[in-house]
Amino acid sequence: MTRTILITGGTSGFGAATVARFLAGGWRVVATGRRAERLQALVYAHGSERLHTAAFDIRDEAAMHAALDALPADFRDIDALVNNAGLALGTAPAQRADLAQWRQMIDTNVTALVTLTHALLPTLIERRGAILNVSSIAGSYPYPGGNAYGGTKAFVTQFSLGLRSDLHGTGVRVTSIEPGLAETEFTLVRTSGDQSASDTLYTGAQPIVADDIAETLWWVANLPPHLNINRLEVMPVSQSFAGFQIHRE
Ligand code: NDP
Ligand code: 8X3
Repeated sequence: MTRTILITGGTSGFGAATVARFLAGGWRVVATGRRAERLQALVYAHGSERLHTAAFDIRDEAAMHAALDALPADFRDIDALVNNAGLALGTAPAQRADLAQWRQMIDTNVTALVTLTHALLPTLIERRGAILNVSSIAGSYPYPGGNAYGGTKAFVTQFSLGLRSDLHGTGVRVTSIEPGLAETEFTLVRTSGDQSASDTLYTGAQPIVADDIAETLWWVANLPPHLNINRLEVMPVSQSFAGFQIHRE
């Protein structure tokens, strides 16, 4: 039986690679994102037989529900949800941060994620499906300038664990995937398009690439149904832990 996965943020980075991975593996895929031209490019690349795309801003609850209501019959029975759409905005310390950016991160990474999860829970329970939430190491390890972004990802991780607890006995699997340094459009978005900042961060670091996370999500989703990966922290070998900071007068 062909299984169906809904992947948010399918227009770039982890999401686009995950769309390709699950299509290659024979699944039906629903890919979402704001950039309709990127979604159209996915259809050109992969065809539309097992790929349905829906362009909407995930913060727009009415648009989200309209997209779910408009799913073609073949794509309605969702077996897995990858809550991947998300972003960091800014690297300034809290005292200089832009409140609008904080709100956009919360609206996208937290509010939209719980809204979509809530909408799909009945289907996922009925199908004994899986929820794969893309969190981050930023949810566990604070760093200067991580403030609200790290807070949103701490929520994603804890929400995942709470879901797992609530869904006990339903057969629904829930995983919090927590990647570290990964080269995607993430830093370009965070810095409002500063390509040199992005290049500087990743050059020589052998960061995670999008296909690494796609392969990880593929592995998690295709484990035998009696196994649940609760949390999975993934870093490049080049990244590890740094110490606390001490301010002296
Ligand atoms: P990208 O910027 O390459 O991709 C982000 C995706 O999120 C895009 O497809 C974008 O689509 C989508 N998105 C953002 N805002 C919205 C919105 N309002 N409505 C709909 N879709 C939206 O970054 P990554 O692939 O790296 O990021 C994917 C996830 O991984 C994020 O949740 C990020 O926080 C997380 N992550 C990233 C890490 C990294 O270092 N790269 C490490 C750990 C976690 P569009 O712009 O078309 O709407
Ligand atoms: C992205 C990883 O460390 O840049 O979530 O915040 S980090």
